Amino acid sequence: MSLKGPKLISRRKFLASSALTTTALFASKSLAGESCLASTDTGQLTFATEMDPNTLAKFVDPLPIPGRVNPSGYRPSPSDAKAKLPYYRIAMRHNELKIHRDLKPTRMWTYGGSVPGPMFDTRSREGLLVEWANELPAQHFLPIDHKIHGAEADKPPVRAVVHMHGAKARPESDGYPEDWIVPGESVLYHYPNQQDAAMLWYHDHALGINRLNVYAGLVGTFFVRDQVEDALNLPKGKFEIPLVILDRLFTKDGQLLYPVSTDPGSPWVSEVYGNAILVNGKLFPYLNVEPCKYRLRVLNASNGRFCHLSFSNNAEFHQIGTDQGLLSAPVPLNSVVVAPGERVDLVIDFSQEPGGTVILKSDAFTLMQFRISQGKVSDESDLPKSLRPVQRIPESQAVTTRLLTLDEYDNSAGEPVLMLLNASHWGMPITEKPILNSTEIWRLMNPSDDSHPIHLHLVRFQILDRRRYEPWLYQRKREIRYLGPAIPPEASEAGWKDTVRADSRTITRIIVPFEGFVGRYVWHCHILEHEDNEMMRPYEIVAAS
Ligand SMILES: [Cu+2]
Repeated sequence: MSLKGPKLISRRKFLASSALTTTALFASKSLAGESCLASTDTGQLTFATEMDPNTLAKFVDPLPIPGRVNPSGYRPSPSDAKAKLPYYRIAMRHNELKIHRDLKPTRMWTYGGSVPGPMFDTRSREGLLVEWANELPAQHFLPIDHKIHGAEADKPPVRAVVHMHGAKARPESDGYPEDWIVPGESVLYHYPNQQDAAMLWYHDHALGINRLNVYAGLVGTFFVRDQVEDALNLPKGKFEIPLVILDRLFTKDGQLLYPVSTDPGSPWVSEVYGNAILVNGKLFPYLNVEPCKYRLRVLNASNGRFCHLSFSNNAEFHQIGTDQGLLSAPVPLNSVVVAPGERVDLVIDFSQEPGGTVILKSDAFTLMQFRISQGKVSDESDLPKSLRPVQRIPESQAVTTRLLTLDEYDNSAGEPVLMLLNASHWGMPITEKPILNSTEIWRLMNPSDDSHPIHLHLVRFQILDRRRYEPWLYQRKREIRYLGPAIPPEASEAGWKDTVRADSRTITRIIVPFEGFVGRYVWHCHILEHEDNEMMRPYEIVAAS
């Protein structure tokens, strides 16, 4: 393939993440040379007409709350045969789901029958076993690109592997992208839960088709609770609401539409932005709430969309947690950015507007409506001034610093064709081998105009700073010239993270204690179209010699 070299400028991310109308969004898609084709049962591509979600009635469906999954028994622990752990079984299955009152059911792939899948509500330090069973159909219903690595024509079309995003699990239970199973197979994973209270989530991670499997619906939530969180008396029970955001495109008859390139031999597109944003699997749902504090556990599980969340009344809310758990103190905000893969833990007080309605939006997009009941309620929950101490890791603790580039490559027509980390393909020898229980600084150098949300499996980390630099000079001479000061993270990002926005033309520094287990994991961009087209690399934690 002839490539022009790493790309420095792109319009697409800017267009799709700004407050645009649907028309402008589709204009941005045609800029990228994409067309709107849908794939049929047989994998054949046909022209499909897109649904305009704004033609649908808003707020006619109640917000579904994912059902809590219960163990179906107990099994011996892999780490201690005398101990028994709760055992769960989750099957991946095709289902037809109503995303809106006025649309026909949508064909989706699910964990346990729903999108999002069933919710795990677990305790820290209480391990569990999950059998993930692939009961999907024999054929994929979204367009596989056989030129993508790992998705060649000799690979089974339907492959699945579950990654528990944010979990501290051994390599064999982490969902390595090549550990996929085919329909009829299942695998037993162990989650020790030796980690702080946080919102984790599970999703597909199969090499080369992960973007399609997740788009089909394979996502779910997993909560870890602990005593520190219990003691804070935050809103709980019916006052704690998980909100899983998934943007999608639909055909006029309500079926998922995954856009493809104009080249039938290579349907991969570099990014997908849906104009329909589902919350817990519904389009424009509403939720009846009481005039009191609510805790909203928000996950952006979109393939590529960055959400910029705010409320229609510009209400102030507090962010109390990020990917890997509670912040040291609540942060007052009027809006918050959530990149693909990131979670935010928010507390909003609806007591200011009894009898009113408030809309949760992402820029110009309407997500859902809260309907606040009349009258007074006694709010038993607290929003404490301090939450969980987050000790900043001193830079002096790092034993290794790595400079890692995030690279986009165009073909001669200026279309993106490949994304790499540190100019390395997936299959090249492993270059990042941190020592177990050592701390490293990773400098993520992003020369492009796209922000890439970078996720490291197994570990949690802290953001040190972001600093703009001059990418052309680096490309020509390998010299780093900074264009401004190093900016420390905002208070809302100053907790434990597992996914970080590596912004355009910026070097983002994270400090990472590599704790947990030795073995092979991955790090990757969480824009799933990028990840599938090689913006993912293995890394290996090795024992100290
Ligand atoms: Cu990316």
